[in-house]
Amino acid sequence: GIHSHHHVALLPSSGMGHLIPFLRLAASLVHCHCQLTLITLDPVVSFAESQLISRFLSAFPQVTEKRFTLLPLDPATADCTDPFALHWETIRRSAHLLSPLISSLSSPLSLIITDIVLMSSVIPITANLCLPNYMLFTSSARMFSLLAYLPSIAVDHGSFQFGNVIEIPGIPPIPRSSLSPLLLNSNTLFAKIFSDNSQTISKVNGVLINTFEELEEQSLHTLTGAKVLEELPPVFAVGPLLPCEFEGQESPAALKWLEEQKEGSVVYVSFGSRTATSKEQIRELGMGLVLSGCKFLWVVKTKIVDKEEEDGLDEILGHDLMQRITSSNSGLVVKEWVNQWEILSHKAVGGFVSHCGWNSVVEAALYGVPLLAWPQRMFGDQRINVEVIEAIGLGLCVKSWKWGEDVVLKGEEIGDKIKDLMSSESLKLEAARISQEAKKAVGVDGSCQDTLKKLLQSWKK
Ligand code: BUP
Repeated sequence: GIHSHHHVALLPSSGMGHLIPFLRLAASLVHCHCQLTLITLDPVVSFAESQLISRFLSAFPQVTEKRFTLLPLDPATADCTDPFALHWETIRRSAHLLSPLISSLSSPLSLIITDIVLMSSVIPITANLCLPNYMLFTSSARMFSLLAYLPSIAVDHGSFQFGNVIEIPGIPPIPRSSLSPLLLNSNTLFAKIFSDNSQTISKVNGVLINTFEELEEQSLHTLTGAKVLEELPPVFAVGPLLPCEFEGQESPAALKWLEEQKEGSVVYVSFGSRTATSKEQIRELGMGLVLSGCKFLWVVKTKIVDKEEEDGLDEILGHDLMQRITSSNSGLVVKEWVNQWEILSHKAVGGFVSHCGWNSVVEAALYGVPLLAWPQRMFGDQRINVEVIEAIGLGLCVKSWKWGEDVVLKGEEIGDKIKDLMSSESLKLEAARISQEAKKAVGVDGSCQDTLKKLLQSWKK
């Protein structure tokens, strides 16, 4: 095994999509015998986050928790309604409190690993403390390339000169239509956070990305060859970060149901931890699932934050749809948090209808489950992640499918695509091949161990 005696602090940002990869990384650093301090946010946005933190801390009693109490933010002073982005801004504005917090730790830190959305506010503080600052990037290497490239097309404060395609040397072009409208509009908080952070990338000591060679070969070659940005810090492909036992808030009902299904017969449907789906779209999707004739395991979500989800399934799906699902005995619908990696790793699951949040993509790659990509337009990275999926043949993508623009996609169309997904032999083979590569990467002498070793060696200097 790899041994290290560094004291590492981890500072994840808000949202499960940020917290989960940080805790997976934390677990592997514990296994390398690093001393760890987990800086936790007080308050957090969702129940899911506080529960996961508790489970992590009880699984790893050797990890110290340090609470970072945030200053209250008057939402009127931030131009944003998304509770997670608003929380990012809260952390950004509380960042000066990190200095006394870090100084109060009982043993000095060797380095800190922070989240991209906090980068520009944390860098000045760590620089002051002469503390090396690493970043764990929680999206794709392709998305990171875009971010690293932004400073070179910046025209003035927070605005960029985007053409119809963004041509980053060494990377297949990114069409403008893949970018979030929030990023294209320099007046949004989202664009501001993006712009601030992209400008500090050259100041971090290293960038860890949850990806691996076979998933993103071209982007990784470009990034490690420093062609995107002249002062690009070293990039470490630490993925796929492995799901851990401590995440196992069992989903006994779902697992029991999966046990009764035929191998590869079930399509799993989930759009991540912070996407609310309208009731109209839920009902069309439900019809689509029934029409596909496939068995399905479907996580429905009508609120962005879990604490606000009040309606029962009956109300959300409507009586008719509930009836059709029950009488055809075709699927299991849940609205609680499930243990997604456990589901994806189950042999009964043969397809995944996903919004293409990066963690979901990496998990699908790891367990060899082909995707039907249905990205949201508003979030900057999902469409770019879809391009990664398309390039390696891990899934089906329907260019015309939209989300979040008051368009409701019809059940017939959804059903047809689900049929295509579940019946494609070539997708199955390709997904199985990628999964093999992913498992090789995390195996003994695989690229993950190797990268981790290099990373820890770089800390010695
Ligand atoms: Br929902 C849900 N169980 O019920 P992404 C999600 N997850 O384990 P993000 C569960 O949360 P955006 C559930 O396995 C993945 O690790 C899932 O991360 C897990 O999307 C994580 O896929 C979700 O990156 O949304 O961050 O939720 O992309 O919009 O930021």
